[in-house]
Amino acid sequence: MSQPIIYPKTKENIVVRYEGNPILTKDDVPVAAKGVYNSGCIKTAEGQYVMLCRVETPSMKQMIWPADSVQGIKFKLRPEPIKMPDTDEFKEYTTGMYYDPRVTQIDGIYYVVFACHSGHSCRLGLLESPDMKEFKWRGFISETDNRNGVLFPEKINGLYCRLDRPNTGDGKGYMWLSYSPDLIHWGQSKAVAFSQDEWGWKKNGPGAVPIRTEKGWLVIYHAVNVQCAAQYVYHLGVMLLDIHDPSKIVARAKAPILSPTTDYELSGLTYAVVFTCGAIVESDGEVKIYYGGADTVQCLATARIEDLVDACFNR
Ligand code: BMA
Repeated sequence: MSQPIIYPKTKENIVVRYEGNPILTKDDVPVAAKGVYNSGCIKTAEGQYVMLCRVETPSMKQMIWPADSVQGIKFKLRPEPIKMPDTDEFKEYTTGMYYDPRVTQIDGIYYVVFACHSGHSCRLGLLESPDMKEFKWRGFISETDNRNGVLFPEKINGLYCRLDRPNTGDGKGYMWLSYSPDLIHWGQSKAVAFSQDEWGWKKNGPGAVPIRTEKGWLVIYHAVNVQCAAQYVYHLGVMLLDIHDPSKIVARAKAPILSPTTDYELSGLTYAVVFTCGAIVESDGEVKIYYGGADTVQCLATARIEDLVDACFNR
């Protein structure tokens, strides 16, 4: 029987919560809202931070609403959310529910992959932007029952590459990897499967855009366990994927890097959730991890890139 790993206290907190959390709440939204959370974020070529906020309306519809920041901490929402297509097709497959945007820059263009929810379950949609100001709808890029799509920031073996999380028939789900020549048509899919820990046996899925490191693609992901009274608990974990074949896991931390413990992570529109859709690596090695707390507020935590990589081998 394997023994539990015992960590020294010094290794406990490689991720540090921003002391001013949450960094955005419903009060920061220019219209009536129930929450703002699970936002994607990117630092543009001009050095500006643009967050794509998931805003939940009073009727529990969702919007994607851009916000700007100079330093990546205090964000101001723009006057309007992103305008989505007014077509029958878009309405049929979203019913006003689109959320959890992940934004990736590839060859100077910004791409946003997000979940589109409807009576047909959930599928992935794609937006494209030259400047994070104007956004153009590109189309749906998955079939049903797939969410948490995130694009790698460069082509791999000449193809676009994405991680996502299709659900399985037993209500579980885990990461898959697919390739595309044009971002619309996807294939060559492979499971990025790993044995489930106690803190992630129910589901796991990609979170922030993968970060290129010398040891592999660093992926900050979410992992879910279920506690008594059917309570889902969402944690953040880290792993490294092979640079040339990201379906292969190089190393993975055995313990979460962040679990819900503060009031704003434990209690909100849901309970016990930390969930990331974006992280930014600064030139000094600091990683800003943007994450939603309890499906209600937007939070920030920081870590050192070398500690996150190290955690994959040592935790
Ligand atoms: C997942 C997604 C996330 C959400 C999480 C916890 O399935 O829908 O948007 O944060 O559940 O409720």
